[in-house]
Amino acid sequence: MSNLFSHCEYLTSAYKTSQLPDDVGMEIAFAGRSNAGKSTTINALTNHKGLAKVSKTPGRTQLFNCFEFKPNKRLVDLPGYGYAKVPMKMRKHWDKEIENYLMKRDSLIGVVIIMDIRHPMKVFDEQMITWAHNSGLYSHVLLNKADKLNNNEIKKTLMKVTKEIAKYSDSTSCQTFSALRKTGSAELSQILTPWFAEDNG
Ligand SMILES: Nc1nc2c(ncn2[C@@H]2O[C@H](COP(=O)(O)OP(=O)(O)OP(=O)(O)O)[C@@H](O)[C@H]2O)c(=O)[nH]1
Ligand SMILES: [Mg+2]
Repeated sequence: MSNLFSHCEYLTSAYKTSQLPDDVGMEIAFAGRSNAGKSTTINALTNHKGLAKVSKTPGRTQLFNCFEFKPNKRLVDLPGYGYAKVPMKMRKHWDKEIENYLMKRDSLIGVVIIMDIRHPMKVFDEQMITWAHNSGLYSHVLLNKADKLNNNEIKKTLMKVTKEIAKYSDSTSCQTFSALRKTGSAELSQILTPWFAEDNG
C-alpha cells in the first residue's frame, strides 16, 4: 500500500551527531531496545525490504541511519539501547551521542518507541516516553512482534501497556504491530502522517 513514506531513500549514516544531515526540515526517530525491530519497522512502513539493515544479531544498527521520504523530511534509525554485549566503550559512545541527538536536534519532531510485545516497558522505554512528553515531542509506542502472541494475549498486553504509558505521558499513543507481517502498518502511517503537516515545521 502506498503512503507518505513509500518513496523513501537512504540518505546517510552518521557515527556522530556532527555527521548528521543539516538540521533543517523535520525528522522522526525510531528508538527502542536492541533487537526490538526498529530497522524492520522502517522497512515495513516504507515498503522497502532492504532499506534499513536488519540482523538476527542484536546491536546491528551502530550508526544513525537517515532516510529521506520527501525533501527535508526524514526517518532516523537509531542504534538500539540496552544491549549488554556491546563493548562498554561503544555503549558509552552511543549513550552520549543518542543523548546529544535527543537534546539538540531541532528538526526532531517525534519518536516512535518500539518494544518487543513480549518484553514491554523496560526502564529505558519509560524514560524515553517521559522525555518525549516533557520535551513536547510527538510519541507513539509500537508493541512489535505481535505475531509471537495469540489475539487474547495481544489484547491484554495492549490494555496493560496503555494504562502504564498513561502514568508517564498523556500524549503518547500505542498500538500493536508486526513488522514481519506488516500488520498495523496502515495504522502506523496514519498516526505519523499528521506529525509532518507543513505548519508543524
Ligand atoms: N517475529 C518477528 N520478528 C521480528 C519482527 N520485527 C523484527 N523481527 C526480527 O527481530 C530481529 C531484529 O530486528 P531489527 O529490525 O534488526 O531490530 P533493531 O531494533 O533494529 O535492532 P538493533 O539494530 O540491534 O538495535 C530480526 O531477526 C528481525 O527479523 C516481528 O514483527 N516479528
Ligand atoms: Mg536496527
